[in-house]
Amino acid sequence: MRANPNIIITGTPGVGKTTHAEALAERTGLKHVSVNQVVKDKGCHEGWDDEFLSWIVDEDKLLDALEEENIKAGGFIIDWHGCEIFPESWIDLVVVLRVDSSTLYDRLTARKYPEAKLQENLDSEIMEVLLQEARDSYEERIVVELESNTTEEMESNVDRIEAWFKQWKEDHPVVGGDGEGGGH
Ligand code: DAT
Repeated sequence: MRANPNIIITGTPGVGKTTHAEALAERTGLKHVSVNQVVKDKGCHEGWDDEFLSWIVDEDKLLDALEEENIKAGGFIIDWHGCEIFPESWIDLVVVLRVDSSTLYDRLTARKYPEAKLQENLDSEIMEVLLQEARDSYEERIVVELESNTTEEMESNVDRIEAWFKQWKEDHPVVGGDGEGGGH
């Protein structure tokens, strides 16, 4: 039983995961975990991919590192372009952010992504790869798809997830506690 929920924010690179996770962490007090940062800091990879300019993730090492952080105790916003490696029992809500192709193209071009990586990510967004991964990995009722094209959409998404968080807290009162606690 967790005193605080765990929320995954997932989607193709550039959809707005980090921006949403940071805003939500501020509003809710949950801790933002950038999984890319964990991969880098804890060496959970088998080296660097020169074509895609990214780490080749070692998922076993990554899961061990996240277990060390005691993620399953609750209280985290997990920000990553993948969600299937996290055990279902750890997760209370999966938010899949979506974006229009032209907007994603502009955001990834601004990041100076190499052509192959740009194309792979645009294809991934069009093919709904992350949405499908979320639906295949978690119960339908905990998977939410939200648009992230504009600042207004982002604000409305953050409001909505914050409302979900408050409801979760009401539905999961801490018996004999002060409502604090959780994973950090
Ligand atoms: P991710 O963490 O998914 O790679 P990000 O949060 O770094 O994405 O966002 C990529 C860029 O797009 C960044 O410059 C912020 C901008 N952005 C993200 N979501 C947005 C939104 N809903 N409206 C406007 N800009 C957004």
